[in-house]
Amino acid sequence: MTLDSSPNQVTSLELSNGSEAATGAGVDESSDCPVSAVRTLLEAHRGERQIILLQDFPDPDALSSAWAYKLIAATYTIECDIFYGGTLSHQENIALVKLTGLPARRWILANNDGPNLDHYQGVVLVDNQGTTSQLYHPVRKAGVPLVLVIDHHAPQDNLDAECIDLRPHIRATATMLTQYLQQGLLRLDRSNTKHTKCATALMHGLRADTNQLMNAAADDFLAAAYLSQFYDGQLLNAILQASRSKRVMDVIERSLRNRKVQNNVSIAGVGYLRYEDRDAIPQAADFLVTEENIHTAVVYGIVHDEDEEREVVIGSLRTSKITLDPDEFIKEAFGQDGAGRFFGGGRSRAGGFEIPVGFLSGFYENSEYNRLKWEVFDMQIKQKLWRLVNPEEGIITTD
Ligand SMILES: [Mn+2]
Repeated sequence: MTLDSSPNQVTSLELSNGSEAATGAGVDESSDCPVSAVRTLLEAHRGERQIILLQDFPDPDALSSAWAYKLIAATYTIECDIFYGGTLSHQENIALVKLTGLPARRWILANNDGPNLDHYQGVVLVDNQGTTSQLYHPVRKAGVPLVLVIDHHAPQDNLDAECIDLRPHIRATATMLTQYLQQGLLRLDRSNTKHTKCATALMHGLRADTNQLMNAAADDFLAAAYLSQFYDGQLLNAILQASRSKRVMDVIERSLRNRKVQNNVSIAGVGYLRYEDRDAIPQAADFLVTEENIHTAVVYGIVHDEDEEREVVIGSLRTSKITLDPDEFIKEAFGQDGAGRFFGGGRSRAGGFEIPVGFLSGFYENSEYNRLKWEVFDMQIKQKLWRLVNPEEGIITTD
């Protein structure tokens, strides 16, 4: 990886090889809390609400494992909320949370706006033992009992938990949670997007904690093999493009949320962007075109240049359809300006357009005017694109 800092916390994990190779696919029998004990615990706490605490700067292993536990617990009608006290400090972690919709929330103690702790009947520590979470003591002081610890770090504290699954020889907590899944605590379903996203997150967590599997032991490889049936390789690839800034991620997220699909074409308007973020538009189009059954993606937004008080609609097209000529498509869709110039064009597989906002330029903070202006451009661009995409009236058919 070409990251300037590792997305992972430094752990006290021993990296000796060999001894664990013989334990095979099953859960370590010598553990204090094998999967059956976790199942018993979940049964005993049916209908309750639990708070899951992560380390202050959660890594992919912690985030994905907590999510997997939350999904498992839900099948036992246990509702879980995931919290961390610090921040998501790495682009890759932000990408993971944004792109999978991972339900972890930040709780800043100083703000005094944390969750109502009376709601919880138990706290669960995932990928930590409370020593790396500033939230742990306040939660315990409020009288929330420690019901479960799932971790692979060496023992750090005397834990008064109802159940402890602490296995320092396992290289990632994600491996432990994958074993829970494999042994039937939750049956993953490939057609459930939450499940495929969680499997993708677990794969990422497992890889991140094992230096891309280079430090993995047999258990981790077996867990990865299991996850390989459910995870989304393209989504994982998107998460690993860690050089994207948070604002680029926001635009990609917006494009995912706003996209409309017709005849295998995905079209998304992303609203206003700052000038320096305009590169997010082609990146969002690159991402949308990777979706299953999509051959062409168009993403556009209004980019405003604060210095020059100038606004322009910027759009990008990406296609994997050989018979679709992006240049022709864009010229056909948007036509020419008063001076006979086309608003855009393309090359093989990609194209772009720029439409000046002109007289309507001018950005007013949170104004109704901005909203109206966006709606007008959004609607006009969509109309012009759908006219081409829709085969009934289509100029270019997309069978
Ligand atoms: Mn870990």
